[in-house]
Amino acid sequence: MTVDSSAARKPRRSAAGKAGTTGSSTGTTGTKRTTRTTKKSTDPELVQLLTPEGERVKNAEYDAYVAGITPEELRGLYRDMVLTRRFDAEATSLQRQGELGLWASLLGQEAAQIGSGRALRDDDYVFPTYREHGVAWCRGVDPANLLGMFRGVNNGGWDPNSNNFHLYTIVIGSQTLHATGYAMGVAKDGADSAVIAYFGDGASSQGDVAESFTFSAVYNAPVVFFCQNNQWAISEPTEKQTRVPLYQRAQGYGFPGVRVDGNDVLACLAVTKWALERARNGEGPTLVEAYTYRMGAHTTSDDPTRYRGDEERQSWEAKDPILRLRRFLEASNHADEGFFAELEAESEALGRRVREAVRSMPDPDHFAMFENVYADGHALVDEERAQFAAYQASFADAEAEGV
Ligand SMILES: Cc1ncc(C[n+]2csc(CCOP(=O)(O)OP(=O)(O)O)c2C)c(N)n1
Ligand SMILES: [Mg+2]
Repeated sequence: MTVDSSAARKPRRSAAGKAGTTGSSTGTTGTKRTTRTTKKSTDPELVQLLTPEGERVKNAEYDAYVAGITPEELRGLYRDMVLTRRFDAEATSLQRQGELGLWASLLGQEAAQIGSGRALRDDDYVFPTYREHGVAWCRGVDPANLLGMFRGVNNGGWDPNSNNFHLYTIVIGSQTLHATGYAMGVAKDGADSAVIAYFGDGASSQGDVAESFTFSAVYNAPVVFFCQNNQWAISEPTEKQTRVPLYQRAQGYGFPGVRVDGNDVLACLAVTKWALERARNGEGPTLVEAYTYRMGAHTTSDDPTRYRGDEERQSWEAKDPILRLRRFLEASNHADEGFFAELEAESEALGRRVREAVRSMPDPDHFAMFENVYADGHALVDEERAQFAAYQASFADAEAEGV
């Protein structure tokens, strides 16, 4: 049997991508090894365009993706983040007052969500988790609609195809598979739109995420995996999920991974645009790790003081995403006091509108949960509906008998 030794010399398809790239080496005797000129492959590198102090820093690779941004667009990003935070705070209060069953706050993650959300085109498709209220805002989903499921009055709250924004997904990581399958379909259709899947650091440990990385890589699917590493998966810190920085996992699957400052809206916008452009150009998937922090509790059912210290939160408060863009807008004279005052009034009006909308949501029709389970109906669902009808009727009988 002959062995084609040339195969061993062929350069392998680069899996290194942008970040963590090291010099290549064939590893064969007598071949000069390339000297490592970059950092160790395990050293995290962070793409940042705005410092926490609001100073613009240059970046040779990503500046081009925000080069033409206007002061109006910058104010728009600021407005998006402020309104999202206001709406989120209202939802937390509503839960505390018994109007919602549960709420998962996005506090601290506004830049990651607005930056990536505003990078999308209308024809792109989004697969969110349960915390993507900022992305929902960018997609034009009415904030009041997000609250129906958390109040328990509907089974979702919006038509995914109206805004190309899938329903919230609570089964951790499963939406990355949905996104990958959808993206494979987009490619087969020959469309140039892209798909983005949101998930968390904890979800990165799920088998579903590993499978979607494998499938999207080998099928070259036009999908962006947007991982918000908010440092916590309920009470588990990220170091319990991984031995390497999460973005470096992409290398093993054969596509690029980048870590971006998730509290920097400009950097998130630029990096997501780059990743979406790769998808549209047929270059396949990208993993974006937005390095951020969950400032609040996991959900309103959680008490983070049981498992993490206040110092950690304080250190992240200094990196607040809204504050840093405000500093930049003020220092560059892109926004005046009038703008901030108007926005404050708009925020309060949004809070009031959401509160009123939630309180006036009608109770659901009890039989609605049997609808849309199967497209053509199903005998088991019919049986369950009948059982439930009998159960409901038993109350009427009891009332008639004065029990
Ligand atoms: C398959 C599955 N396992 C466990 C859970 C329970 N669970 C809900 S949220 C969560 C942690 C998720 O953490 P992460 O992915 O980091 O997202 P984050 O909540 O921080 O946004 C877990 C384990 C679930 N919903 N689904
Ligand atoms: Mg997390």
